[in-house]
Amino acid sequence: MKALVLILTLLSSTAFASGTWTYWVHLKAKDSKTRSEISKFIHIDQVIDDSVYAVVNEHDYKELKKNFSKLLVDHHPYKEILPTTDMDEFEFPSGDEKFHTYQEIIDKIKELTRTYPNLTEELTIGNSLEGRNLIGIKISGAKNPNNKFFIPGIAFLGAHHAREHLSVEVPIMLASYLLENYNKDARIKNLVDNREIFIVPMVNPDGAMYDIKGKKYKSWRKNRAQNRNGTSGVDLNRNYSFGWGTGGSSTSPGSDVFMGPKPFSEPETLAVKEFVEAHANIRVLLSFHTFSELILYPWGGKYDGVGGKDQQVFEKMAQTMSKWNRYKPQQASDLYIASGDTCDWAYGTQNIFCFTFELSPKSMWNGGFYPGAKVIDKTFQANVNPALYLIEHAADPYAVLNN
Ligand code: 0X9
Ligand code: ZN
Repeated sequence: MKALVLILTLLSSTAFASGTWTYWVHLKAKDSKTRSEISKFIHIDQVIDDSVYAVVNEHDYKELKKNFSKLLVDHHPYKEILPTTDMDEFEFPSGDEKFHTYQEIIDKIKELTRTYPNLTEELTIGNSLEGRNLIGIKISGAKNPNNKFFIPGIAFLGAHHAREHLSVEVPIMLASYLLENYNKDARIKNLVDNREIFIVPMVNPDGAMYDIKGKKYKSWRKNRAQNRNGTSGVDLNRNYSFGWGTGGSSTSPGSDVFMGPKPFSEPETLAVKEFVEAHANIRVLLSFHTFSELILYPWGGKYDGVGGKDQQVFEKMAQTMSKWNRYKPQQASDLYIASGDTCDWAYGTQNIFCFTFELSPKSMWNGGFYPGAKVIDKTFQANVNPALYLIEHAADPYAVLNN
């Protein structure tokens, strides 16, 4: 009888356990060269001294075991990702409802444009692969009827990566903050009146909504492209053209750092490219990501610095901003090489002073990609001054060298 129960239990559990697994891994990586070797296969979530840590999908776990078995210190199954159905809703898991869904971002942008018609414009920079509008908001009080004057522009982008939900909250809160304080704070009025501020809080809505579908987080990173071998997703932060495919990204579609079949193969990255190219006044760009509390600047795809005066500008800006948010300023490739990211493209082809912020938390032991709604306000507060500083210096980034 006992044996029968056991067999039935096993049968039913295998019948229902049809999910895929993520794995927690810890590898020894003594320097940035080793980290860059690893980053060709997996996304490194966190770097501490001579170790790297990540939660990886099954494909990347197999690659790690094949290629880096000697460096694997510890690894174990982490979480089963159960399939979702068409009936599942796009809602955050309970406790995290304060985070905005795609629909709530649309509602918020519409509310802001309705409340502040003279200072705002709703933007649609393109469509995602699943057909969602890539929406944003332009904030400007500049009176420029004949387009006679060049108004300095700045762009804030969120959620290239699906699971980095906090990277949506900071830019959407920034939009509200600028508008709510326009008539209360002379500095903000002055900035808004003399800049064009473009905010696109959710560059990857398909991925972000897939990540919460059925009210269950899935540690999803990429967009939702259907790849030729049946896997899903391209890493949007490996899909930009500058230095595309030259390190720290994978040609394997199942990898979390899949670069895509060609540069700008994805409608989401193409939309950012076309939008930025169409707005030649954009001098500064900030792409929000999570996590680790870092301020990163180019190059990300090679170890060389950008050199010259621009190098000094990047360093000065990053150091100044780090005094407010206490994030660590560093060149992106110091972390690990990753080619095809937003900032290498923005700086390398458009001369835009582009930063990647890795927002809170600092480590995976404080929640990693899922730190909970309690961090939203603090993270925004920590980044208000850096954001205002960038808006201010979008007029002339080189001016930071004068003081
Ligand atoms: O790997 C990325 O795309 C970014 N980190 S994240 O954890 N948000 O995925 C960092 C990109 C910065 N570029 C380089 N490290 N080269
Ligand atoms: Zn990211």
